[in-house]
Amino acid sequence: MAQKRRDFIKISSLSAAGLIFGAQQLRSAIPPYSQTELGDFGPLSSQRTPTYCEVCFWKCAGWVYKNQEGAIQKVVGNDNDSNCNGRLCPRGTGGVGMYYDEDRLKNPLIRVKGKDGKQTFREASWDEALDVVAKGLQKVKEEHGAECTALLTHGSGGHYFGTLLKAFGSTNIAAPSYAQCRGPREVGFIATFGEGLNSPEPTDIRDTRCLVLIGSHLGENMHNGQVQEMSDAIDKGASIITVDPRFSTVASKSKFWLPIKPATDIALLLTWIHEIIENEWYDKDYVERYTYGLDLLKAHVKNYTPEWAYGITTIKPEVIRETAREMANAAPSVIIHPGRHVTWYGDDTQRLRAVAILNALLGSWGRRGGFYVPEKASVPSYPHPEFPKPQRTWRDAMGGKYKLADLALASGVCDATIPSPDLNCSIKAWIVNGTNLIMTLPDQRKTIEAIQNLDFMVVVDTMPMEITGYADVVLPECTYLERWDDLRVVQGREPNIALRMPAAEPKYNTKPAYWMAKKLADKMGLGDYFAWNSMEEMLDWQLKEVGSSLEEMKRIGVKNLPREYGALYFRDGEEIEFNTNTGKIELYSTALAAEGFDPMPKYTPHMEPPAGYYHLNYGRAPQHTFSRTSNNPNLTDLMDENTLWVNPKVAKEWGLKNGQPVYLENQDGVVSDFPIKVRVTERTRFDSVYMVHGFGHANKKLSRAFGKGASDSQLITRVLVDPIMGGTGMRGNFVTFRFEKESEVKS
Ligand SMILES: Nc1nc2c(c(=O)[nH]1)N[C@H]1C(S)=C(S)[C@@H](COP(=O)(O)OP(=O)(O)OC[C@H]3O[C@@H](n4cnc5c(=O)[nH]c(N)nc54)[C@H](O)[C@@H]3O)O[C@H]1N2
Ligand SMILES: Nc1nc2c(c(=O)[nH]1)N[C@H]1C(S)=C(S)[C@@H](COP(=O)(O)OP(=O)(O)OC[C@H]3O[C@@H](n4cnc5c(=O)[nH]c(N)nc54)[C@H](O)[C@@H]3O)O[C@H]1N2
Ligand code: SF4
Ligand SMILES: [Mo]
Repeated sequence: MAQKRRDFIKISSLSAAGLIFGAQQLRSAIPPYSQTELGDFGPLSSQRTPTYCEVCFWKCAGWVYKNQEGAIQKVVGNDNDSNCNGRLCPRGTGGVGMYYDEDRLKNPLIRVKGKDGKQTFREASWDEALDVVAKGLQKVKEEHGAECTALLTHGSGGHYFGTLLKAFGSTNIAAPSYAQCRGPREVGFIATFGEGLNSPEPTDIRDTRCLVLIGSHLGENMHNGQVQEMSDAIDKGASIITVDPRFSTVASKSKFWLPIKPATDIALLLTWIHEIIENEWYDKDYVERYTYGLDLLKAHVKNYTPEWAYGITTIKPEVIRETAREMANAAPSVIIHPGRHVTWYGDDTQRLRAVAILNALLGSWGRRGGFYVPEKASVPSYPHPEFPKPQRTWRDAMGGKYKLADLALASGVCDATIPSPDLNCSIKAWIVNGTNLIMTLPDQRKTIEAIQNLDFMVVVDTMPMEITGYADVVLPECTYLERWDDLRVVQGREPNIALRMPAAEPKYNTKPAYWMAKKLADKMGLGDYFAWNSMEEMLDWQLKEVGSSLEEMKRIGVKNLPREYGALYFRDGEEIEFNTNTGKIELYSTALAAEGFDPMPKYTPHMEPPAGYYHLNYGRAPQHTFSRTSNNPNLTDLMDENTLWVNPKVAKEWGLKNGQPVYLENQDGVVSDFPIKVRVTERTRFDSVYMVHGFGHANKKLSRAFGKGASDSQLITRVLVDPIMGGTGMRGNFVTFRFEKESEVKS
């Protein structure tokens, strides 16, 4: 197999001309995020345009305000939106910085070989760049079949490229929000209740009496509606139980903080199940009516006493008993929160099964203060011809593994791109839209190996992120503030829709994803799949199908529709058929048993750090979203690098001082590109260090983010794959401190 070398191309040398209007000048035009009064900006135009936020995937709906000269000034939350209730989080408010970021991608770029043989990017017209993309994809189709192409996507534009790829003949469409994020909880909950959670999670936090957070760090994890509901619930006297080796923000608001030894949560969960069954604290009527397998479960957890769990988790037996009691007292208005980024140690589906079982025993599923029954509007797609049926799908590339995965795996697509004798065709072309795979997928070496094996890769992004440096063609998308987009159609207590429309013309030579996909479709003879003439026409058609119109949505931004499929909660004694093999909530999973997996979760010990090494723990900061905001001028003003949380005991042992920069080396000898400053704090256990994900960018073109802090992604080289659904457990990595680095920093 001939290897096609892709040199990482620094976009830095290119658009220097664009920098003439220096950073400072632009920055001074940007409002600081903390100004909440409209008056702070001077006179604003009375016109406002609706949008929904693209800074994270909570997708809060908001209004964009401009000044009287027509410059975008600020985004505020839409009062009628249940995702945000009129208030955006700091990141959403700072989203304006994405628009003003002078480091943005500005022109289409094509990889070319210079006279000296060195690869470089050349600016191109849209027509030329899209021609190269259409030809690149067609060539792969002719040589290998359309099934050897894939779309990796995260964010709103993915829908258009998804349509394009399906029309082209491939269904290999994957987002990192599954196998790197919430996949295991979807599979664990489907195995138990016959349905997954999706987004926003139907957690009825506003009415809960007890919220149990297992590593779910709400508050740092800034998912807006949830954080608001949690703080309301605390005001109303709800108790919070936080299980986290780190004293998280929410741990400080909790009635109980259980600083668990990392990787032992299943032991705690099994013991809580044991306590609830042995003490008969479960909801007898609910369990009898709705569940399958109580006796089997009771026998299974018989020996999982608090004393047993103490030895494993370091949580004292009386605390385990007391917290079990606390949950039972609140039931059914109790939520054992499923979390969101749950790909930790490879047995994640089973951990989430234990979470689901605990909720089932306490009768919280379908109950007020537990989990409500969500509804989502059904908005039809604009009419198009049927998609061709591909002969192979991403599943065929998995070698019969991960049958219970209900969505494609981004990591699976990456694996299937590396040729192997088991594959009759490895994937040969990627469309990458709105995902910085280099920072996003664990084991960067493997991601890069996969990319080197591609015949063709096009990257659609707004910023010169690491992934763009590996592309054959880079297509610069305009930001969410400059474009029409698909309607936001998400589940909630009520079905609802939200509109995004441009507040300004796209800056530079950037275009929206829908425009690129439609143009490509035309070039590839697939124009019938994009039969609308304009987004206005398409959206108006869709909106009229659900009893609204573009004119109405421009005025209101968000529309709540009536529920169609019944009540928000189960009614007393209601007969319910769950979508499982037995029609019941399965405490014993027949689906897992049928695939040869443990039908009830088991505790398996995980590796411990060798002497001198520490668990590499990572999480979120309220001011940032992954790697996508680390160059945002507004948000770097709030936080411009990550720090390494180190327990004082460890700091003393290594002689580390607050603020001291250190490099990190992991168990596989990988050393961080950049040093990270130490923050000595009791808030992390002595066996772990902690950092916020998304920093340590190696692309110099990111003028504010380059070299700031360290990248957890780089140090995550051991991946603990979940055998049930292919989730990539990322918490099995250990690091030690290095005080200098031999090699020069590469970029
Ligand atoms: N090491 C490590 N890896 C992780 C995680 C972690 O905590 N640590 N978290 C995991 C989780 S939970 C998730 S959900 C994934 C998230 O993974 P990603 O979504 O890949 O995360 P980002 O790094 O923010 O990459 C988003 C990319 O989209 C671009 N972008 C932003 N706005 C737009 C737009 O409007 N249009 C286009 N076309 N592009 C845009 C950004 O510039 C950026 O390159 O990462 C997973 N991977
Ligand atoms: N501000 C902000 N908010 C975000 C995002 C963002 O980028 N920025 N991203 C969003 C996305 S896509 C996701 S998926 C979510 C992710 O957010 P969550 O699902 O809430 O969090 P996780 O990343 O799973 O967990 C992080 C927490 O787990 C703890 N932890 C580490 N190891 C263990 C362990 O062994 N046991 C236990 N019990 N806890 C442990 C860490 O100390 C940390 O507090 O956040 C969302 N919200
Ligand atoms: S939670 Fe914050 S960043 Fe996410 S969509 Fe809402 S306002 Fe935007
Ligand atoms: Mo995520």
